[in-house]
Amino acid sequence: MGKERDLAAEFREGNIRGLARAITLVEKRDPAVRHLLEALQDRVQRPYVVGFTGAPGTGKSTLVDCLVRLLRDRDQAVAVIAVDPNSPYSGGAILGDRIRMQRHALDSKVFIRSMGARGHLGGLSVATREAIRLMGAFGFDVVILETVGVGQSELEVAAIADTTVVVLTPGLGDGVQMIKAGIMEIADVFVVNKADVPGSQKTIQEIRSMLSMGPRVAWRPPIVGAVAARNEGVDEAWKAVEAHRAHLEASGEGRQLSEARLKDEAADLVGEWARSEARALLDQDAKLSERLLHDRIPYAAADEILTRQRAELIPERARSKKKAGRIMESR
Ligand SMILES: Nc1nc2c(ncn2[C@@H]2O[C@H](COP(=O)(O)OP(=O)(O)O)[C@@H](O)[C@H]2O)c(=O)[nH]1
Ligand SMILES: [Mg+2]
Repeated sequence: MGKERDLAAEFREGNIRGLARAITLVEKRDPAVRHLLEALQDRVQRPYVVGFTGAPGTGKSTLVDCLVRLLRDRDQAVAVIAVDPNSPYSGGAILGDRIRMQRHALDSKVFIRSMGARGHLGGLSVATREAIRLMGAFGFDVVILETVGVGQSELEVAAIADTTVVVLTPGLGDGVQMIKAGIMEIADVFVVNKADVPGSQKTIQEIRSMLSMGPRVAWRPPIVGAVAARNEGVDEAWKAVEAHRAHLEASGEGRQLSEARLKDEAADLVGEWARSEARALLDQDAKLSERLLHDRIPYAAADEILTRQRAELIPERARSKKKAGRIMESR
């Protein structure tokens, strides 16, 4: 128990090393995270979360670096998470990005971290959400998520972010790629980066016409041209993000989203717990598993497990409390 109390104190003192260590605990799925967050409950407030996604090489890191500078000029504390579902590594930025970000190394209001999935399905979302919560409790105003732009990471990041920025570059075939990846649906803002190379106007036109073919929606994603390498269009890109944030607030959509997210998280925790309990029961109870194998369909066994879990949880308040305490631990 001492560990999380010390960490909580470090958070209150603003010691950034405490945050770094807490995120390492998140990645290890250490149950101490739960106790830490409970100790910091009065400080928990969700930072504004902006996701950047797009194919590798489109200039996301370059753009994010510019935005970090812009936000620091406005005295906002900003944290960056590089989300890499393929990487088992964590605890530091990818080499190139680390060099790029070195200019912020002495700034205590900038925090950069990469997170890997560690081969855990859905694990990255859980870990990222917990890391964001810790960053908010520490006092960060804005959290930027950058995906490596492959696999499922786009969709995962879009589900976590308040505003999702899709970064594209001029070039043939982008349109086809976007439709395939379902990226049109997740974009709240489009940035067409590398506007210094030919064809950016055409790409902007393509996106515009694709958007006009889609259903009428309350928010039409702005399309911003940028040259991140020269720090051009960065202000406009951030303005578009802020416009989307204002839309979320004015429409009430933002509150709905954050409520839905919390409900999903609570349900996920219960689901994870129930699943591991069920699996353990099936392994322990020979009669139950025999019956399942005999049935060759899982429904009756599932019914029985649910009935047993309910019988265990509902009648005894005291026990159910103890059970609830195990939810995080059993993840
Ligand atoms: N011509 C041009 N190159 C850029 C621009 N922005 C970034 N780059 C370059 O594109 C490459 C990939 O950039 P990076 O930010 O690492 O892309 P990421 O993989 O999306 O994070 C680097 O060599 C950058 O210097 C731009 O606006 N114009
Ligand atoms: Mg990058």
